[in-house]
Amino acid sequence: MQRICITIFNPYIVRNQKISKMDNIKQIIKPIGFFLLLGFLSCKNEDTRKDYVLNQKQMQDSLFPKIIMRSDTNTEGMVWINGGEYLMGGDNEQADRDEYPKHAVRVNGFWIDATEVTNAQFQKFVEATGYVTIAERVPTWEEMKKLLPPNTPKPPDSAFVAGSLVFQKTKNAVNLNDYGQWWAFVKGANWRHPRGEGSDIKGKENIPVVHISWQDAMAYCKWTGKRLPTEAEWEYAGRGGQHGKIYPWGDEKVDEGKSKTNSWQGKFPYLNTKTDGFEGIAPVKSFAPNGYGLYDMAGNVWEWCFDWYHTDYYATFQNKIADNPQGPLSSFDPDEPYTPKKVVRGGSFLCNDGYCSGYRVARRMKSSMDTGLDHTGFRCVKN
Ligand SMILES: [Ca+2]
Repeated sequence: MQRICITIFNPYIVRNQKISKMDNIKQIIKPIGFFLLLGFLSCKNEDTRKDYVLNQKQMQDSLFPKIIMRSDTNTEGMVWINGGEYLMGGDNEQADRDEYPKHAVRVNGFWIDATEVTNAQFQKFVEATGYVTIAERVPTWEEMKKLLPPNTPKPPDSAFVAGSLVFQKTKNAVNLNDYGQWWAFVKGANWRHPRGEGSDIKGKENIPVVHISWQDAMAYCKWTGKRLPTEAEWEYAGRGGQHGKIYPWGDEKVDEGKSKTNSWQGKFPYLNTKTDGFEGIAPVKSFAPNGYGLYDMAGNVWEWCFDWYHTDYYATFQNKIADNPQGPLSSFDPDEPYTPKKVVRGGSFLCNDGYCSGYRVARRMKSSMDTGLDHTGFRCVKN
């Protein structure tokens, strides 16, 4: 079942400063109407949680029965990562509570894409399968009312709009708790039109595809005979063979020395000095790879992982080695307890040290599986 709960992505919750969830939602999804938001809040995806017991291949077949794996799938553009053990979790004072306890993890060997999936690659998938991303779909009332309390009246037709959330630089400094000030729901925004109607991806073939939901990423993975990385695989790959380092490149601070990633320099979200050369998304391979030959494991765009997000997941591994962990059985985010979320990793072109420090290799972030934004993409892995 496809879901239409375009729930809130909050990449920048500032620790110890809570804000009203309803206030956020009202600001971000203005065009949809307040009573539809009740549906977003009650969208618990219970049937999807049951799907968890299936392996990822079975889940792909269940979600996308009409997508046939391409016949020429291979490991071109991928890097083999030998299995091994490492310590997963926070490495410095910026680490959030959900990055602890730091714990031992063993992962099996796997192939991983050297780069984030590009517009050109995603276009081939769409041309071959006719797949339509969630951001391109107009929600229907039949779908919507399954998520609403009984007898909720049908909203006006104008409330049913296809679109996605787009970053808008603010004019001045703003309250960093209020991310509704720099995220706007834009009609017509999707992977083909990243900034909405009038924008396109011509000349941007080598840029990571964005406005991709977790479900869209899973569909692409099925077509390529691949899968999404687990969170443990992602962090293991991101560390590039180093132990206990803060970033994929080591411990040098993000804005010291040579540019190492596409992030935000200056004052977020109103002043971007672009000393790394990019205000928005950069083409893949614009910065040096990590020790495993993987590009943009920090910055550029957030990357979906397979796992549910649970704030206390790491605590379940205290004093034992996590053996190829596949994520928790259910999701829990205390910031939005009614919204099941999947893990995203790696940070984006919007990250800086004054805010989310998403380029730290242990940084965990989360998003509703239906949400696409103009800084969220993915890469695939393969056994
Ligand atoms: Ca930048």
